[in-house]
Amino acid sequence: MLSIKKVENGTMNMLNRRSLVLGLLSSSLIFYQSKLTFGHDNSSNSGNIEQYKSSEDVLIIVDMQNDFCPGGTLPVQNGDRVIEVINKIQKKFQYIILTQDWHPEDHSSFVTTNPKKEVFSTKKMPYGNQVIWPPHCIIGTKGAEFHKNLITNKASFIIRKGFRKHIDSYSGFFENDRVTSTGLDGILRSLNIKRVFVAGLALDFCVQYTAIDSAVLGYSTYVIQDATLPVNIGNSVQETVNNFKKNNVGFGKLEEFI
Ligand code: VGL
Ligand code: ZN
Repeated sequence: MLSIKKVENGTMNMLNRRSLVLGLLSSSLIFYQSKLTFGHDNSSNSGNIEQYKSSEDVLIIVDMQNDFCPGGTLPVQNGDRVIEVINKIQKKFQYIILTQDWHPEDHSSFVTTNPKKEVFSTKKMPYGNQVIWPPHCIIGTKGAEFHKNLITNKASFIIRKGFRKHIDSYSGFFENDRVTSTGLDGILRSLNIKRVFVAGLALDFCVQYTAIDSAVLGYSTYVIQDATLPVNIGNSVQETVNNFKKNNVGFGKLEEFI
């Protein structure tokens, strides 16, 4: 603690003045250093060069769950292949947050709840058009679990979404009615996060919505291109790339951004 002692005439003597200046200098240095955590990462292609992890960055790993991987009920082609990249990238972040799609078995978006509808068609909901999905990521099932190869023990938070029967949720920030909050923005603000990096599945749905909400909320936002893959319905991938451009979301390899 910096203490300012008063001398009789109300001004500081030279010694106190000097220690105040030194104190201020060192406290701002400590503040600066607290944003950077240093450590070795021998697996990176930069060899033994020290890596830094900024406390203003977060990695959001979207829906890296069994049902979105080969063998699941709503599989992304080769979806499990991004896990190796994601695990490697995690070493560069101090803050990691996972999102988890988490639906009741009678969720309003499921084809089983809408037997007259085709999978991947749409229906009108009070909040707009909603895609009809095969049942997936049902609360408490194997399909809702994170893929076994994903490193999950580095994450500080898990954001669950889509657990209200009548609202689907693609974004990790707001559900599809665009007003129901998951709480994620509050967490990032409390942590003083400035830059958001997004990886996971699926590029054209949950990754896209998460990244665009993040950018609109004011975070500098980047989607890590080799750490995500799409479901690919119609021209959903081209639309996603266009929307990234429109909303100033970076789309490329992590090395291009840090
Ligand atoms: C997702 C469709 C339905 C996703 C989740 O994680 O991209 N897509 N629920
Ligand atoms: Zn879902």
